[in-house]
Amino acid sequence: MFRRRTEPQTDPAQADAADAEPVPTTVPRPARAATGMAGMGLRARPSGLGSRLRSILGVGAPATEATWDEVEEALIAADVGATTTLDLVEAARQRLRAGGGRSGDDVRRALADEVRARLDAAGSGIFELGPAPAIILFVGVNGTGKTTTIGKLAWRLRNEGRNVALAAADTFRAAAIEQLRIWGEQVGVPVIAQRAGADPGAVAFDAVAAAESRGLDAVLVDTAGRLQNKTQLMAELAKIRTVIERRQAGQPRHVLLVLDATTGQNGLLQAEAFSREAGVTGIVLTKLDGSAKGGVAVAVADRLGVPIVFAGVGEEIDALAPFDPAAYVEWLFAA
Ligand SMILES: Nc1nc2c(ncn2[C@@H]2O[C@H](COP(=O)(O)OP(=O)(O)O)[C@@H](O)[C@H]2O)c(=O)[nH]1
Ligand SMILES: [Mg+2]
Repeated sequence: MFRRRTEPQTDPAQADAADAEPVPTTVPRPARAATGMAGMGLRARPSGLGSRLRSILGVGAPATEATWDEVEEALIAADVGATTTLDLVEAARQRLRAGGGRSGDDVRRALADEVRARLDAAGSGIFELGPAPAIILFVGVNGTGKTTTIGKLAWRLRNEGRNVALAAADTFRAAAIEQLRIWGEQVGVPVIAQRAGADPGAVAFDAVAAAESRGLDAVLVDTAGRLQNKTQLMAELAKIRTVIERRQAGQPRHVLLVLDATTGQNGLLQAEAFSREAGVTGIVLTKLDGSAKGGVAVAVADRLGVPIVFAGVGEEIDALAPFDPAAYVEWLFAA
């Protein structure tokens, strides 16, 4: 079975090359019909923020200075981050001063509206593949769910009738290539790969060439998240990017950062580093089915203006949904 990694990571690109994970030999099969984010497990587990706000604010009583302080603490505890929290609370207070009411319910509604506005401003929930071919580069630290997300997205795209291939540019370990091959087999799509230790840029080159020669709609390119240090990781990603750009102008069309929602605020640090150095166009927030408090989505969209485009809600092949800002806000604030 796949091993779940939930321990917080202290460095956005920390190395642990010695760790050899077992190669999963099967892909978890669909557990349920794909019913969008709300139907895919989010409802089963409250985020925790909503009930905390309800106990702080009550329903009808007006918010005082002391309650606003507690609201801030609750948002920070939900991984929204200090800067975004202060900004949200200030904006919500302004909304209420401008006639939005004073009750606990009014406060919750104002906060939810402000969160929604930030997600929407970043363009969250919108992912357009664009004209064929779309080269999609997946980046992120080790264990966040890159390879799994590639498998799930390939499955989605294939079900939409798209012609898809995967590319194993995580050549760091043989097991990583094998894991992608297994996903390719389960989904029924080709996997472009070379041997372990091969130049990831060469695999990326092959990926673009295959996209052209086979007339593919999309190639999903896996990359390593576990290199000796951050500088080396970023340099490798930059090189992969350059190879793709030189081979075909306007590619990679998407650079998706895969973030494990359970790592909380460390996710924001990762997003900052990868956005700066790898030109991230969208975020896939994984493991929302786990113990994630979920607020990191708000922090990333607000601080970096990068849209959240997909949500991972389980290990199964169908446990990936387009990020749905309305369903997410409802879940985050549900008491
Ligand atoms: N519960 C849960 N587990 C996930 C999700 N996405 C990935 N995983 C698990 O996280 C672990 C690491 O995933 P993997 O794709 O190998 O990560 P990578 O190192 O970034 O390629 C595996 O055990 C996956 O099954 C998700 O949305 N929910
Ligand atoms: Mg991987």
